[in-house]
Amino acid sequence: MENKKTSQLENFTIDNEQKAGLTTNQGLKVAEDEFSLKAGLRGPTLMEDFHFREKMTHFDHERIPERVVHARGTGAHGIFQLYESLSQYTRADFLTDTSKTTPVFTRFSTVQGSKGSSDTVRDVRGFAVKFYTDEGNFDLVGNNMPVFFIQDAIKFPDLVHALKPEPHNEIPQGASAHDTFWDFIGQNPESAHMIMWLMSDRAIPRSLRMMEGFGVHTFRLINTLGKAHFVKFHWKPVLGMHSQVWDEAQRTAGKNPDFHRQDLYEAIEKGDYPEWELGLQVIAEEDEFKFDFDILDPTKLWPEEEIPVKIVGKMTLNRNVDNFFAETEQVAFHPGHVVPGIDFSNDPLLQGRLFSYTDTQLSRLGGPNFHQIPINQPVCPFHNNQRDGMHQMTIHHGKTSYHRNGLNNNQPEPVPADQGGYEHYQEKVEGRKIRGRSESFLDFYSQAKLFYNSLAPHERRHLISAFSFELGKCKSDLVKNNAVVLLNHIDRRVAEEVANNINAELPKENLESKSTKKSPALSMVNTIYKPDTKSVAVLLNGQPDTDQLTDWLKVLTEHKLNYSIIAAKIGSLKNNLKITETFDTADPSLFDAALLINNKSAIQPPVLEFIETTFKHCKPLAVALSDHQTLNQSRVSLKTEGVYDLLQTDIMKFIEGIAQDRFWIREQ
Ligand code: HDE
Repeated sequence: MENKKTSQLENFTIDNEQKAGLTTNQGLKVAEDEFSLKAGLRGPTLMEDFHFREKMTHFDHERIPERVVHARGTGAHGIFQLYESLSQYTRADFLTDTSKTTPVFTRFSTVQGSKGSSDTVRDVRGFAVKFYTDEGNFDLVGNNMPVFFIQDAIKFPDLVHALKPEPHNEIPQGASAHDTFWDFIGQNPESAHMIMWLMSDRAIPRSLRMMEGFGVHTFRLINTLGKAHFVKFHWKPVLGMHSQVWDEAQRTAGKNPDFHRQDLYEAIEKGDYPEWELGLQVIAEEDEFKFDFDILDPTKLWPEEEIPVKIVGKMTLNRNVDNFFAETEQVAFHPGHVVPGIDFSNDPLLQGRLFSYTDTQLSRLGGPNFHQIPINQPVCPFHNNQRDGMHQMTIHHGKTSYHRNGLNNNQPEPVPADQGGYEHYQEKVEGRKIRGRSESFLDFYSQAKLFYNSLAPHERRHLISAFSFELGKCKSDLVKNNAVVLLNHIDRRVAEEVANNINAELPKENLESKSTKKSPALSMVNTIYKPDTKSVAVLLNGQPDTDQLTDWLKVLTEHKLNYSIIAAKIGSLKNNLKITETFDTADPSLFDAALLINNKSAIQPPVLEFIETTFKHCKPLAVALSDHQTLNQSRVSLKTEGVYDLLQTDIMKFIEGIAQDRFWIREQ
């Protein structure tokens, strides 16, 4: 998948196999790499062993600081293709010229955990996209939730200190279910809306390929005439939005901590390229004050039913990285990386981010030249009078490195706006210097309630369970009670149920938000359903009829489903079928559906556990039982929705069930 960026990166790659021999970093060929230089075979190692010193020193410095947040992540290369010109809104060339294919690099992440934490924890997911445009890099550094915890960047260090593992014992890892986080939430009611998202199923996505992305802040688009519009950016997954259930997510975290990164990696390797459509919500400048929320407030979303999302293009991730450290670890995103035609709003959270990202790269990537690291380089030319610094890779010719100069004809010279130079939008601003919050930011609860109102019954149940789980893990009564105080401002029934579950105090007075608004787009029920790229566990209990099995597997493949054949032992079957996993290595939490073929009188305990867990997680289950067998020994009933008897029902029903995803009725 060649594009401008991947060809640029090609210049920096090295292939060990093609090199003549092992050398030091100075190019010296090395005759021996297993033994250090010693004074006698049993004597001490000598200081003059430069090869040992170089190899060890380099190793000693292999690690760089992990990201202070979003440390755990994975990335891939791809392309962005615009559907139609947006010249009425912006002059950005990658958003106006449909003949252009823009290379992108996308990194997904969790927020709380360290680099080695599990993928499927309850958390916000980072969704950061670097567009390598012909006018410079544009970074859309978003999340999979459209709002944020706080309204002002100055609170970010506090939020993160509260969220991260507690400082006295560095517990818990990859989890928000602890006192300091919930203390922060209780003390900062502006987090009410975001906490509803974090306790919803959005926080436990089934796959990185099946979640939405949001730029969160309001940005500005500016067209060639200088006219501005407010805009919010959305990513809509072509496979639809799907989540795990909490028990499944916890189980996956142990069974395969790399579940999400592996899923993304393997999908790309197989050619099942993940796709998202880019959507824009646009508000004319003159309509800034027409809404019942402040469009600068990052704890508010723009309901899609009021401000429709216009789909404008598609991102396809089509190439895995060659080297995780060089690319995914060293990529440096920054919401301040913009191109002509895109500008900021005065959202006080965004304004603070514009400082933080370059600053953090200085310590993470070791100096001010991190833009020269191959993954971070623009694909268009870049030059200016900045010089020197740690890890300078460029040899600048000439003796002028200042503007204005006469000696070099004032090169490099600023470019006028009409020839592509960036010009900030000339917004009129006036006011007193003041530390404070706008009154228009003070409605913390209406949209928290809007979110809750929009959820389906099973989504509401999951949300209440999530609150109960997280607060149930807290130790402080003060923290638990304060969280219920917050919930009491959103929805009385939620507050009641959670208080009851965690044995906290329910405030006497019902202060719930009176909002009755709904936004169907906020429920994951209203998404796209397809079987494509989902995975089926094919369980063998006894010898199967391989011809029948081959036919069924063919149907699965025809519907773009993946499968693994699982039995007591790894091995081969007739028709070239391979048993690739055993009941020891496979787990129901790692599959979207199961198909059991039983030819033994009794279903073995691990097989039984497999189908019962699949059933408990509300997943589709197909069974083919030999004569007169039943599932009586299990809690699974053949009569339940989403359970298919393949000897009575066409396998297509099972495929439809896989597309439908889950059968929530089983939870009741
Ligand atoms: Fe970030 N954030 N953030 N953030 N953020 C970082 O930058 C910060 C916020 C987001 O895959 C850091 O390079 C502040 C909102 C993503 O490399 C750091 C504030 C949103 C990533 C930082 C926020 C994000 C980061 C840590 C409040 C969604 C991972 C490492 C004002 C719109 C990018 C780094 C990647 C990473 C600061 C809030 C998204 C410290 C100060 C809101 C996806 O600079």
